[in-house]
Amino acid sequence: AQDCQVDNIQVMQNFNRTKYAGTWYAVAKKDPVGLFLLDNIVAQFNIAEDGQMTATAEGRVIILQQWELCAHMFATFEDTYDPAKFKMKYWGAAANLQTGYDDHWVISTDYDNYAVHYACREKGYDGTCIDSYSFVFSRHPTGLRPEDQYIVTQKKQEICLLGKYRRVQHNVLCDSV
Ligand code: AZE
Repeated sequence: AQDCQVDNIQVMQNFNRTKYAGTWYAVAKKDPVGLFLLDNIVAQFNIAEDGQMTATAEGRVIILQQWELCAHMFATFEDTYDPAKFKMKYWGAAANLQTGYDDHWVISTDYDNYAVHYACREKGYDGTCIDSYSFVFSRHPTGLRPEDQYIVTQKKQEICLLGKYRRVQHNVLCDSV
């Protein structure tokens, strides 16, 4: 059972950022309030020689109600007391894209196949999250392997977001745009 307190959410033990580096395809997402990445979401994490983590991400967005484009985003990560919890500063390659400063928690990963990410933007008075987003990432653009689905479902439940995800489509859209 879980109490849905953000402060009690278990994150990945002994998180290894070097093994986390590389390309991840979002295969499912739970959206936050407001504008968000729609589909074709691919993230690339990089670890510099000094250990600093950075990332790029792309995904389809619709801005100004009607403009469809592939957003190219950049992020830098600040370490915290927990190796699986980061603060993420991000911005878009184009000035009209979103900037922000969000949590970036790695809830669970086997590094080679799946990862469950979580970000709470706003906590309520009761300590539960009132504005969160989350990605299920896969190393494979085709989706999760059947053998990873059980653990991913379990983690969705632990972060109190079971049933709140949508699949993320991948087509060639953002390869060229
Ligand atoms: C994430 C992977 C690591 C790098 C970044 C990520 C998040 C990006 C967004 C982008 C939103 C863009 C919008 C544009 C109009 C977690 C996928 C930067 C949340 C809404």
